[in-house]
Amino acid sequence: YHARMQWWDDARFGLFIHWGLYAVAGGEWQGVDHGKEHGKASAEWVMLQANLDAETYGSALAPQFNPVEFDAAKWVSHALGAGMKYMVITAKHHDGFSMYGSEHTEYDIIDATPFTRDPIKELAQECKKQGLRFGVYYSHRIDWKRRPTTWETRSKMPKASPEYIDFTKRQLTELLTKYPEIEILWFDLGKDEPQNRDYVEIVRQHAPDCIVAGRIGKANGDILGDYLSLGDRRIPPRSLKGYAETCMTIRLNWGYDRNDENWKSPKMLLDMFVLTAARGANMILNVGPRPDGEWTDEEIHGLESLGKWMRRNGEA
Ligand code: JFZ
Repeated sequence: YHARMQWWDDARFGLFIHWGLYAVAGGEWQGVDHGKEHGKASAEWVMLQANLDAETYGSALAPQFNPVEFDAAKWVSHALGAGMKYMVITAKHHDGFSMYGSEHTEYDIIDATPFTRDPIKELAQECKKQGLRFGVYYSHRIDWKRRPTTWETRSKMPKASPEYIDFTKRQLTELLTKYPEIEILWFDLGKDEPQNRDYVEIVRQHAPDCIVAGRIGKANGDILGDYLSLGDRRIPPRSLKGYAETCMTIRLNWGYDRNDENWKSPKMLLDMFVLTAARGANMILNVGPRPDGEWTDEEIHGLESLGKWMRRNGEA
């Protein structure tokens, strides 16, 4: 038990947002569908699936990323309307692109896109204003720009260089100091690596109440996260002890995918939420906004109907 977990344990329901340059591709590269079907990776993996280096991927997509319809107030309202108590958005996914204004790279939304606004900043402030807890996803191990790999060699990545570890530390420090609203750091796909302990220490130092998600991984065998992150889309098979979270997609893909029509119905989403909550885990339900900043109708409608149930049952 830790005091920082109290609000999170009560929260039960959160919003996950996968948004980045990959939204422009929408799961496709030069007419080829790379979205999650037939055993492929999800849409935000298009860089690896289409075998692109960061230069090719970034120079094709960044100049097109101009989400003029992005409206932080609307996104936060959608979450609150669904009865969600927190949001977690991708600050840097595996493609290595920073979705916030970073001093430590020009491969970010401010320097490399025509948008020149900082959605992390706008969302952090809007969450504070409307009363939603705020967190960021940060891919600390996988970074295809700075630790290049291919689809075939992705599981045999070489050891992280001191430069890469240093870059990661500087970005984490930057995120936590620039956006003091951050209350969750959602690391992903960590293994057992000594630098993971340093990353957690940075969080503790700059934001002692910030929660560290389970996928940070281990260091010398020690489990580091504040809670267990279940495998993607896994509902706990039985009641769990301790803090746990299921991350769930509203369709197949995490990132926006033009070809993915595998929407879960509002009824299915509700069943999954109720089962997850009954077995003692939080659920963080994902949307993948379009490159123009709008959500799809299915996402808006799905969250609205969950909200109706939550309100009828005193949960929102
Ligand atoms: C990872 C990412 O690769 C993916 O793009 C997305 O961000 C998702 C939330 O997380 O994918 C995973 C991570 C863990 C498991 C499966 C997919 N797992 O533990 O089963």
